[in-house]
Amino acid sequence: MSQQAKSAGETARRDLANAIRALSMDAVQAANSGHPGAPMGMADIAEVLWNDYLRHNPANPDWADRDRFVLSNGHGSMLLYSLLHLTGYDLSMDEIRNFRQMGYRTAGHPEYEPGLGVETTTGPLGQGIANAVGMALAEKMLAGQFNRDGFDVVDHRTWVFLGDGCLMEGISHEACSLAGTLKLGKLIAFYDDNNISIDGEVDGWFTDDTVARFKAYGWQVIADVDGHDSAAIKAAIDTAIAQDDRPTLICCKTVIGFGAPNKQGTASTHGAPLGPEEIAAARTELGWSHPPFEIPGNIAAAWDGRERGAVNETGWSELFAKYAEAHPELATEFARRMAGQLPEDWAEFADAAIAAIDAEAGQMATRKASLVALNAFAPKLPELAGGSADLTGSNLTKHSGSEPITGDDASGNYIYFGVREFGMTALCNGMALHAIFSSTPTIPSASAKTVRRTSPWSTSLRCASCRTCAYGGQAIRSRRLWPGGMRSSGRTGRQASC
Ligand SMILES: Cc1ncc(C[n+]2csc(CCOP(=O)(O)OP(=O)(O)O)c2C)c(N)n1
Ligand SMILES: [Mg+2]
Repeated sequence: MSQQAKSAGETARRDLANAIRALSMDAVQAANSGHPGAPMGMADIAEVLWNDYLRHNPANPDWADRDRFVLSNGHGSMLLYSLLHLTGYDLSMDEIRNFRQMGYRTAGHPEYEPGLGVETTTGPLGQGIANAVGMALAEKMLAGQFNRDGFDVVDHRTWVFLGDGCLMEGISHEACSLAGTLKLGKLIAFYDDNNISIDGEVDGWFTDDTVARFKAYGWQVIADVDGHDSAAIKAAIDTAIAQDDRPTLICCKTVIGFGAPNKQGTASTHGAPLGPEEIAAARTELGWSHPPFEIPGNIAAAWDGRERGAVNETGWSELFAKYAEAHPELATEFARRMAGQLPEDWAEFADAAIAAIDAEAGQMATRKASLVALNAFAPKLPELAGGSADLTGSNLTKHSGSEPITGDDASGNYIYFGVREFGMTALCNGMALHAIFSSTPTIPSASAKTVRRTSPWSTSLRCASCRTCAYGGQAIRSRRLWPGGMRSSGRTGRQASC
Protein backbone atom coordinates (compact mmCIF):
# COMPACT_ATOMS: atom_id res chain seq x y z
CA MET A 1 0.00 0.00 0.00
CA SER A 2 1.31 3.43 -0.85
CA GLN A 3 2.32 5.57 2.10
CA GLN A 4 0.79 8.63 0.49
CA ALA A 5 -1.82 10.43 2.54
CA LYS A 6 -5.36 10.19 1.31
CA SER A 7 -7.03 13.57 1.68
CA ALA A 8 -5.84 16.75 -0.01
CA GLY A 9 -5.21 18.46 3.34
CA GLU A 10 -3.26 15.52 4.58
CA THR A 11 -1.32 15.33 1.35
CA ALA A 12 -0.12 18.85 1.94
CA ARG A 13 0.92 17.98 5.47
CA ARG A 14 2.49 14.77 4.25
CA ASP A 15 4.51 16.74 1.71
CA LEU A 16 5.83 18.92 4.51
CA ALA A 17 6.78 15.88 6.52
CA ASN A 18 8.39 14.36 3.46
CA ALA A 19 10.79 17.29 3.34
CA ILE A 20 12.18 16.01 6.65
CA ARG A 21 12.32 12.48 5.28
CA ALA A 22 14.16 13.54 2.14
CA LEU A 23 16.70 15.71 3.95
CA SER A 24 17.32 12.98 6.50
CA MET A 25 17.83 10.09 4.11
CA ASP A 26 19.93 12.20 1.73
CA ALA A 27 22.15 13.69 4.45
CA VAL A 28 22.79 10.29 6.02
CA GLN A 29 23.56 8.87 2.60
CA ALA A 30 25.97 11.71 1.79
CA ALA A 31 27.77 11.23 5.09
CA ASN A 32 27.62 7.46 4.68
CA SER A 33 26.76 7.47 8.36
CA GLY A 34 23.80 8.29 10.56
CA HIS A 35 20.26 7.33 11.48
CA PRO A 36 17.47 7.82 8.93
CA GLY A 37 14.87 5.58 10.63
CA ALA A 38 13.73 7.78 13.52
CA PRO A 39 13.50 11.04 11.52
CA MET A 40 11.48 9.30 8.81
CA GLY A 41 9.26 7.64 11.42
CA MET A 42 8.62 10.76 13.51
CA ALA A 43 8.39 13.27 10.64
CA ASP A 44 4.59 13.52 10.70
CA ILE A 45 4.53 14.12 14.47
CA ALA A 46 7.30 16.71 14.18
CA GLU A 47 5.51 18.50 11.36
CA VAL A 48 2.31 18.93 13.37
CA LEU A 49 4.13 19.95 16.53
CA TRP A 50 6.49 22.46 14.94
CA ASN A 51 4.04 24.01 12.51
CA ASP A 52 0.96 24.17 14.73
CA TYR A 53 2.06 24.27 18.35
CA LEU A 54 5.71 25.00 19.14
CA ARG A 55 6.06 28.57 20.43
CA HIS A 56 9.50 29.64 19.38
CA ASN A 57 11.30 32.26 17.34
CA PRO A 58 13.89 30.96 14.86
CA ALA A 59 15.48 34.41 14.78
CA ASN A 60 16.10 34.32 18.52
CA PRO A 61 16.78 30.82 19.83
CA ASP A 62 17.59 32.31 23.24
CA TRP A 63 14.22 33.98 23.79
CA ALA A 64 13.57 33.26 27.47
CA ASP A 65 9.93 32.24 27.18
CA ARG A 66 10.33 29.95 24.16
CA ASP A 67 9.02 26.42 24.32
CA ARG A 68 11.83 23.93 24.82
CA PHE A 69 12.11 21.03 22.38
CA VAL A 70 14.29 18.09 23.38
CA LEU A 71 15.12 15.22 21.03
CA SER A 72 15.84 12.56 23.62
CA ASN A 73 16.29 9.89 20.97
CA GLY A 74 19.21 12.00 19.80
CA HIS A 75 20.53 9.50 17.28
CA GLY A 76 17.70 10.81 15.10
CA SER A 77 19.55 14.13 14.93
CA MET A 78 18.73 14.72 11.25
CA LEU A 79 15.14 15.23 12.42
CA LEU A 80 16.20 18.17 14.55
CA TYR A 81 18.62 19.60 12.01
CA SER A 82 15.90 19.38 9.32
CA LEU A 83 13.42 21.18 11.56
CA LEU A 84 15.89 23.92 12.43
CA HIS A 85 16.80 24.43 8.79
CA LEU A 86 13.23 24.34 7.49
CA THR A 87 11.74 26.69 10.08
CA GLY A 88 14.43 29.32 9.54
CA TYR A 89 17.11 28.94 12.18
CA ASP A 90 20.64 29.92 11.28
CA LEU A 91 21.41 26.50 9.82
CA SER A 92 22.02 26.59 6.09
CA MET A 93 21.51 23.82 3.56
CA ASP A 94 25.28 23.64 3.37
CA GLU A 95 25.27 22.47 7.00
CA ILE A 96 22.70 19.80 6.15
CA ARG A 97 24.65 18.69 3.09
CA ASN A 98 27.71 18.33 5.31
CA PHE A 99 26.03 16.35 8.06
CA ARG A 100 28.60 14.75 10.35
CA GLN A 101 31.58 16.46 8.72
CA MET A 102 34.36 18.25 10.56
CA GLY A 103 33.82 21.97 10.97
CA TYR A 104 30.03 21.86 10.62
CA ARG A 105 27.43 22.31 13.33
CA THR A 106 25.45 19.26 12.21
CA ALA A 107 27.63 16.92 14.20
CA GLY A 108 25.05 14.24 14.88
CA HIS A 109 23.75 13.22 18.30
CA PRO A 110 22.96 16.88 18.84
CA GLU A 111 25.52 18.75 20.85
CA TYR A 112 24.41 21.58 23.10
CA GLU A 113 24.28 24.59 20.77
CA PRO A 114 23.03 27.78 22.37
CA GLY A 115 21.96 30.16 19.66
CA LEU A 116 20.95 27.38 17.30
CA GLY A 117 17.97 25.75 18.97
CA VAL A 118 19.73 22.62 20.21
CA GLU A 119 18.75 22.71 23.88
CA THR A 120 20.81 19.83 25.22
CA THR A 121 23.10 16.99 24.25
CA THR A 122 21.06 13.85 23.72
CA GLY A 123 23.42 11.20 22.47
CA PRO A 124 23.04 9.23 25.69
CA LEU A 125 19.55 7.73 25.64
CA GLY A 126 17.41 8.78 28.59
CA GLN A 127 19.40 11.95 29.28
CA GLY A 128 17.15 14.07 27.09
CA ILE A 129 13.93 13.20 28.86
CA ALA A 130 15.65 13.64 32.24
CA ASN A 131 17.10 17.04 31.22
CA ALA A 132 13.65 17.96 29.92
CA VAL A 133 12.07 17.18 33.29
CA GLY A 134 14.60 19.63 34.77
CA MET A 135 13.65 22.24 32.17
CA ALA A 136 9.94 21.81 32.90
CA LEU A 137 10.68 22.06 36.61
CA ALA A 138 12.69 25.24 36.05
CA GLU A 139 9.75 26.71 34.13
CA LYS A 140 7.36 25.87 36.94
CA MET A 141 9.67 27.31 39.61
CA LEU A 142 10.28 30.50 37.65
CA ALA A 143 6.56 30.90 36.99
CA GLY A 144 5.96 30.51 40.73
CA GLN A 145 8.55 33.15 41.51
CA PHE A 146 7.84 35.73 38.83
CA ASN A 147 4.29 35.47 37.49
CA ARG A 148 1.70 37.82 38.92
CA ASP A 149 -2.03 38.25 38.28
CA GLY A 150 -2.51 38.99 34.60
CA PHE A 151 1.20 38.65 33.91
CA ASP A 152 2.22 35.11 33.04
CA VAL A 153 5.65 36.18 31.85
CA VAL A 154 6.92 32.62 32.32
CA ASP A 155 4.55 30.38 30.44
CA HIS A 156 6.04 27.83 28.09
CA ARG A 157 6.01 24.11 27.47
CA THR A 158 8.72 21.50 27.26
CA TRP A 159 8.22 19.02 24.42
CA VAL A 160 10.19 15.80 24.19
CA PHE A 161 10.61 13.10 21.56
CA LEU A 162 11.79 9.80 22.97
CA GLY A 163 12.06 6.22 21.85
CA ASP A 164 12.19 2.69 23.19
CA GLY A 165 15.81 3.18 24.23
CA CYS A 166 15.02 6.17 26.45
CA LEU A 167 12.26 4.21 28.13
CA MET A 168 14.50 1.20 28.71
CA GLU A 169 17.21 3.34 30.33
CA GLY A 170 16.67 3.43 34.10
CA ILE A 171 17.11 7.18 34.36
CA SER A 172 13.77 7.66 32.62
CA HIS A 173 12.12 6.03 35.63
CA GLU A 174 13.77 8.35 38.14
CA ALA A 175 13.05 11.51 36.18
CA CYS A 176 9.53 10.68 35.03
CA SER A 177 8.46 9.44 38.43
CA LEU A 178 9.47 12.77 39.98
CA ALA A 179 7.84 14.68 37.11
CA GLY A 180 4.53 13.09 38.07
CA THR A 181 4.95 13.90 41.76
CA LEU A 182 5.84 17.51 40.99
CA LYS A 183 2.85 17.79 38.64
CA LEU A 184 4.80 19.13 35.68
CA GLY A 185 1.74 19.75 33.53
CA LYS A 186 3.64 21.61 30.83
CA LEU A 187 5.85 18.65 30.03
CA ILE A 188 4.61 16.73 26.99
CA ALA A 189 6.49 13.74 25.62
CA PHE A 190 5.92 11.76 22.43
CA TYR A 191 6.90 8.11 22.55
CA ASP A 192 8.11 6.83 19.18
CA ASP A 193 6.54 3.40 19.62
CA ASN A 194 8.01 1.65 16.58
CA ASN A 195 8.81 -1.67 18.27
CA ILE A 196 12.38 -1.49 16.95
CA SER A 197 15.79 -0.85 18.49
CA ILE A 198 19.24 -1.70 17.13
CA ASP A 199 19.03 -5.44 17.74
CA GLY A 200 15.67 -5.76 16.00
CA GLU A 201 12.07 -6.08 17.16
CA VAL A 202 12.03 -5.26 20.86
CA ASP A 203 9.65 -8.01 21.99
CA GLY A 204 12.57 -10.05 23.27
CA TRP A 205 13.91 -7.29 25.59
CA PHE A 206 11.25 -4.63 26.12
CA THR A 207 7.78 -5.80 27.11
CA ASP A 208 6.82 -3.13 29.67
CA ASP A 209 3.28 -1.87 29.76
CA THR A 210 4.41 1.71 29.12
CA VAL A 211 0.90 3.11 29.39
CA ALA A 212 0.37 1.57 32.82
CA ARG A 213 3.87 2.56 33.89
CA PHE A 214 3.35 6.25 33.18
CA LYS A 215 -0.15 6.26 34.59
CA ALA A 216 1.36 4.91 37.79
CA TYR A 217 3.74 7.88 37.85
CA GLY A 218 0.72 10.20 37.76
CA TRP A 219 1.04 11.15 34.10
CA GLN A 220 -1.79 11.63 31.65
CA VAL A 221 -1.21 8.97 28.99
CA ILE A 222 -2.72 9.12 25.52
CA ALA A 223 -2.40 5.64 24.09
CA ASP A 224 -2.46 4.20 20.59
CA VAL A 225 -2.10 7.36 18.54
CA ASP A 226 -1.37 6.77 14.85
CA GLY A 227 1.90 8.66 14.50
CA HIS A 228 1.33 9.07 10.78
CA ASP A 229 -2.14 10.62 11.06
CA SER A 230 -1.85 14.37 11.44
CA ALA A 231 -5.41 14.76 12.70
CA ALA A 232 -4.90 12.12 15.39
CA ILE A 233 -1.66 13.77 16.43
CA LYS A 234 -3.35 17.14 16.66
CA ALA A 235 -6.19 15.72 18.77
CA ALA A 236 -3.68 14.13 21.13
CA ILE A 237 -1.74 17.38 21.53
CA ASP A 238 -4.96 19.29 22.20
CA THR A 239 -5.78 16.83 24.97
CA ALA A 240 -2.25 17.15 26.34
CA ILE A 241 -2.23 20.92 26.55
CA ALA A 242 -5.63 21.00 28.22
CA GLN A 243 -4.05 19.22 31.19
CA ASP A 244 -2.44 21.55 33.75
CA ASP A 245 -1.26 19.43 36.58
CA ARG A 246 -0.02 16.21 35.03
CA PRO A 247 2.70 15.66 32.46
CA THR A 248 1.50 13.90 29.34
CA LEU A 249 2.93 10.96 27.42
CA ILE A 250 1.54 10.59 23.90
CA CYS A 251 2.22 7.06 22.71
CA CYS A 252 2.53 7.14 18.94
CA LYS A 253 2.56 4.01 16.84
CA THR A 254 5.04 4.68 14.08
CA VAL A 255 6.89 2.85 11.34
CA ILE A 256 10.66 3.31 11.55
CA GLY A 257 12.04 4.44 8.20
CA PHE A 258 8.52 5.32 7.01
CA GLY A 259 8.49 5.64 3.23
CA ALA A 260 11.41 3.36 2.40
CA PRO A 261 9.35 0.60 0.83
CA ASN A 262 11.69 -2.35 1.31
CA LYS A 263 13.32 -1.43 4.59
CA GLN A 264 10.70 0.44 6.63
CA GLY A 265 9.65 -1.24 9.84
CA THR A 266 13.00 -2.94 10.23
CA ALA A 267 16.14 -2.28 12.27
CA SER A 268 18.10 -1.84 9.05
CA THR A 269 16.82 1.75 8.86
CA HIS A 270 17.90 2.56 12.42
CA GLY A 271 21.52 3.52 11.98
CA ALA A 272 22.75 3.06 8.42
CA PRO A 273 22.28 4.83 5.10
CA LEU A 274 19.39 3.40 3.12
CA GLY A 275 21.53 3.09 0.00
CA PRO A 276 20.94 4.72 -3.41
CA GLU A 277 18.44 2.15 -4.67
CA GLU A 278 16.23 2.26 -1.59
CA ILE A 279 16.39 6.05 -1.53
CA ALA A 280 15.22 6.14 -5.14
CA ALA A 281 12.41 3.74 -4.24
CA ALA A 282 11.49 5.90 -1.25
CA ARG A 283 11.29 8.97 -3.49
CA THR A 284 8.76 7.13 -5.63
CA GLU A 285 6.85 5.81 -2.64
CA LEU A 286 6.64 9.23 -1.02
CA GLY A 287 5.96 11.09 -4.24
CA TRP A 288 9.03 13.23 -3.64
CA SER A 289 10.64 13.91 -7.01
CA HIS A 290 13.01 16.68 -5.99
CA PRO A 291 16.77 16.23 -6.11
CA PRO A 292 18.75 15.83 -2.88
CA PHE A 293 18.95 18.99 -0.76
CA GLU A 294 16.38 20.87 -2.81
CA ILE A 295 13.16 21.97 -1.17
CA PRO A 296 10.49 23.35 -3.53
CA GLY A 297 9.50 26.95 -2.85
CA ASN A 298 5.94 26.26 -1.71
CA ILE A 299 7.11 23.69 0.82
CA ALA A 300 9.93 25.89 2.06
CA ALA A 301 7.47 28.77 2.46
CA ALA A 302 4.99 26.64 4.38
CA TRP A 303 7.74 25.58 6.78
CA ASP A 304 9.23 29.03 7.31
CA GLY A 305 8.47 29.90 10.93
CA ARG A 306 10.20 33.27 11.11
CA GLU A 307 7.13 35.45 10.78
CA ARG A 308 5.18 33.45 13.33
CA GLY A 309 8.24 33.45 15.56
CA ALA A 310 8.49 37.22 15.46
CA VAL A 311 4.81 37.50 16.37
CA ASN A 312 5.33 35.07 19.25
CA GLU A 313 8.21 36.96 20.74
CA THR A 314 6.77 40.43 20.11
CA GLY A 315 3.58 39.45 21.94
CA TRP A 316 5.63 38.33 24.90
CA SER A 317 7.82 41.45 24.84
CA GLU A 318 4.73 43.65 24.97
CA LEU A 319 3.44 41.70 27.94
CA PHE A 320 6.81 41.99 29.63
CA ALA A 321 6.89 45.76 29.08
CA LYS A 322 3.55 46.09 30.91
CA TYR A 323 4.83 43.76 33.63
CA ALA A 324 7.84 46.02 34.04
CA GLU A 325 5.53 48.97 34.64
CA ALA A 326 3.41 47.10 37.15
CA HIS A 327 6.23 45.21 38.87
CA PRO A 328 9.49 47.06 38.19
CA GLU A 329 11.61 45.27 40.77
CA LEU A 330 10.53 41.83 39.65
CA ALA A 331 11.10 42.78 36.02
CA THR A 332 14.61 44.04 36.75
CA GLU A 333 15.43 40.88 38.64
CA PHE A 334 13.98 38.72 35.86
CA ALA A 335 15.98 40.58 33.24
CA ARG A 336 19.17 40.11 35.25
CA ARG A 337 18.57 36.42 35.53
CA MET A 338 17.64 36.08 31.86
CA ALA A 339 20.90 37.74 30.95
CA GLY A 340 22.80 35.38 33.25
CA GLN A 341 24.31 38.31 35.10
CA LEU A 342 25.39 38.38 38.69
CA PRO A 343 23.92 40.92 41.09
CA GLU A 344 25.63 44.27 40.60
CA ASP A 345 27.64 44.29 43.81
CA TRP A 346 28.43 40.61 43.63
CA ALA A 347 32.22 40.94 43.65
CA GLU A 348 32.30 43.01 46.84
CA PHE A 349 29.69 40.80 48.45
CA ALA A 350 31.55 37.62 47.58
CA ASP A 351 34.91 39.00 48.73
CA ALA A 352 33.40 40.06 52.05
CA ALA A 353 31.67 36.72 52.51
CA ILE A 354 34.88 34.80 51.77
CA ALA A 355 36.87 37.04 54.11
CA ALA A 356 34.33 36.47 56.88
CA ILE A 357 34.41 32.74 56.33
CA ASP A 358 38.22 32.71 56.25
CA ALA A 359 38.35 34.69 59.50
CA GLU A 360 36.21 32.06 61.20
CA ALA A 361 37.92 29.18 59.50
CA GLY A 362 38.30 26.19 61.70
CA GLN A 363 38.42 22.50 61.09
CA MET A 364 35.14 21.14 59.85
CA ALA A 365 33.75 18.43 57.62
CA THR A 366 33.58 19.40 53.96
CA ARG A 367 29.79 19.04 54.01
CA LYS A 368 29.67 21.58 56.84
CA ALA A 369 31.98 23.88 54.91
CA SER A 370 29.60 23.50 51.95
CA LEU A 371 26.68 24.60 54.13
CA VAL A 372 28.65 27.57 55.42
CA ALA A 373 29.30 28.62 51.83
CA LEU A 374 25.67 28.11 50.82
CA ASN A 375 24.48 30.19 53.76
CA ALA A 376 26.91 32.94 52.85
CA PHE A 377 26.12 33.15 49.15
CA ALA A 378 22.48 32.08 48.82
CA PRO A 379 20.92 35.28 50.18
CA LYS A 380 22.44 37.16 47.29
CA LEU A 381 21.61 34.57 44.64
CA PRO A 382 17.90 33.84 44.37
CA GLU A 383 18.67 31.81 41.26
CA LEU A 384 20.51 29.26 43.35
CA ALA A 385 18.35 26.15 43.51
CA GLY A 386 19.20 22.69 44.65
CA GLY A 387 18.30 19.84 46.89
CA SER A 388 19.28 16.41 47.98
CA ALA A 389 18.51 12.82 47.12
CA ASP A 390 17.04 11.94 50.50
CA LEU A 391 20.19 12.97 52.37
CA THR A 392 19.29 16.52 53.33
CA GLY A 393 20.38 16.15 56.94
CA SER A 394 23.50 14.25 55.99
CA ASN A 395 24.99 16.30 53.22
CA LEU A 396 23.72 19.61 54.54
CA THR A 397 22.29 21.02 51.35
CA LYS A 398 19.40 22.89 52.99
CA HIS A 399 20.67 26.38 53.74
CA SER A 400 18.84 28.93 55.83
CA GLY A 401 17.07 30.43 52.80
CA SER A 402 15.82 27.12 51.44
CA GLU A 403 12.13 26.95 50.61
CA PRO A 404 10.97 23.48 49.61
CA ILE A 405 8.87 23.20 46.47
CA THR A 406 5.87 20.93 46.02
CA GLY A 407 3.67 19.96 43.11
CA ASP A 408 1.20 22.63 44.19
CA ASP A 409 3.65 25.41 45.03
CA ALA A 410 6.88 25.55 43.06
CA SER A 411 7.87 29.10 44.00
CA GLY A 412 10.63 27.90 46.34
CA ASN A 413 14.20 26.82 45.66
CA TYR A 414 14.72 23.49 47.38
CA ILE A 415 13.88 20.14 45.83
CA TYR A 416 13.41 16.90 47.68
CA PHE A 417 14.59 14.61 44.89
CA GLY A 418 13.94 11.40 46.78
CA VAL A 419 16.41 8.59 46.30
CA ARG A 420 17.10 9.41 42.66
CA GLU A 421 20.75 10.54 42.35
CA PHE A 422 21.14 9.88 38.63
CA GLY A 423 17.87 11.58 37.77
CA MET A 424 18.66 14.46 40.11
CA THR A 425 21.91 15.26 38.34
CA ALA A 426 20.35 15.16 34.90
CA LEU A 427 17.44 17.28 36.13
CA CYS A 428 19.86 19.85 37.49
CA ASN A 429 21.69 19.94 34.16
CA GLY A 430 18.31 20.59 32.53
CA MET A 431 17.57 23.37 34.99
CA ALA A 432 20.94 25.00 34.34
CA LEU A 433 20.45 24.68 30.58
CA HIS A 434 16.99 26.16 30.84
CA ALA A 435 18.72 29.37 31.96
CA ILE A 436 17.92 31.75 34.73
CA PHE A 437 18.59 28.99 37.20
CA SER A 438 21.87 27.86 38.66
CA SER A 439 21.36 24.49 40.20
CA THR A 440 23.52 22.82 42.78
CA PRO A 441 23.21 19.09 42.76
CA THR A 442 25.15 17.52 45.58
CA ILE A 443 25.77 13.98 44.53
CA PRO A 444 28.97 12.25 45.42
CA SER A 445 28.04 9.12 43.49
CA ALA A 446 29.20 7.09 40.56
CA SER A 447 26.01 7.79 38.65
CA ALA A 448 26.51 11.49 39.09
CA LYS A 449 29.92 11.20 37.52
CA THR A 450 28.38 9.45 34.55
CA VAL A 451 25.98 12.31 34.00
CA ARG A 452 28.74 14.84 34.34
CA ARG A 453 30.82 13.04 31.75
CA THR A 454 27.96 12.98 29.31
CA SER A 455 26.60 16.41 30.10
CA PRO A 456 27.04 19.45 27.92
CA TRP A 457 28.92 20.94 30.82
CA SER A 458 31.57 18.31 30.82
CA THR A 459 34.13 20.57 29.21
CA SER A 460 33.59 23.27 31.79
CA LEU A 461 33.71 21.19 34.91
CA ARG A 462 37.06 22.73 35.71
CA CYS A 463 37.76 26.37 36.35
CA ALA A 464 37.67 28.23 33.07
CA SER A 465 40.83 30.14 33.90
CA CYS A 466 43.37 27.64 35.17
CA ARG A 467 41.66 24.31 34.38
CA THR A 468 43.16 22.78 37.48
CA CYS A 469 42.00 24.62 40.58
CA ALA A 470 39.87 23.12 43.28
CA TYR A 471 36.93 25.27 42.35
CA GLY A 472 36.24 22.71 39.64
CA GLY A 473 33.32 21.29 41.57
CA GLN A 474 31.53 24.59 41.26
CA ALA A 475 32.53 25.25 37.71
CA ILE A 476 29.42 23.44 36.51
CA ARG A 477 27.90 26.87 36.69
CA SER A 478 31.00 28.97 36.36
CA ARG A 479 30.01 30.58 33.11
CA ARG A 480 26.95 31.96 34.74
CA LEU A 481 28.21 32.83 38.20
CA TRP A 482 31.65 33.97 37.30
CA PRO A 483 31.42 35.07 33.68
CA GLY A 484 34.90 36.51 33.69
CA GLY A 485 36.52 33.48 35.25
CA MET A 486 36.45 32.44 38.88
CA ARG A 487 37.59 34.64 41.69
CA SER A 488 39.70 34.03 44.72
CA SER A 489 40.09 35.69 48.07
CA GLY A 490 43.85 35.52 47.57
CA ARG A 491 44.27 33.47 50.71
CA THR A 492 43.59 30.19 49.10
CA GLY A 493 46.82 30.08 47.21
CA ARG A 494 45.11 29.68 43.86
CA GLN A 495 46.27 31.48 40.78
CA ALA A 496 45.37 35.14 40.88
CA SER A 497 42.90 34.82 38.04
CA CYS A 498 41.02 31.98 39.67
C1 LIG B 1 22.81 5.37 27.13
C2 LIG B 1 22.94 4.86 25.73
N1 LIG B 1 23.09 3.54 25.53
C3 LIG B 1 23.22 3.05 24.27
C4 LIG B 1 23.22 3.90 23.20
C5 LIG B 1 23.41 3.33 21.79
N2 LIG B 1 22.13 3.35 21.06
C6 LIG B 1 21.82 4.37 20.23
S1 LIG B 1 20.30 4.23 19.57
C7 LIG B 1 20.05 2.75 20.35
C8 LIG B 1 18.75 2.01 20.18
C9 LIG B 1 17.62 2.90 20.49
O1 LIG B 1 16.40 2.34 20.17
P1 LIG B 1 15.17 3.30 19.99
O2 LIG B 1 15.19 4.34 21.02
O3 LIG B 1 13.98 2.44 19.92
O4 LIG B 1 15.46 4.01 18.62
P2 LIG B 1 14.92 3.63 17.16
O5 LIG B 1 15.71 2.45 16.68
O6 LIG B 1 13.49 3.32 17.29
O7 LIG B 1 15.20 4.85 16.36
C10 LIG B 1 21.15 2.40 21.12
C11 LIG B 1 21.24 1.18 21.93
C12 LIG B 1 23.07 5.27 23.46
N3 LIG B 1 23.02 6.17 22.49
N4 LIG B 1 22.91 5.72 24.73
MG1 LIG C 1 12.42 2.15 18.68
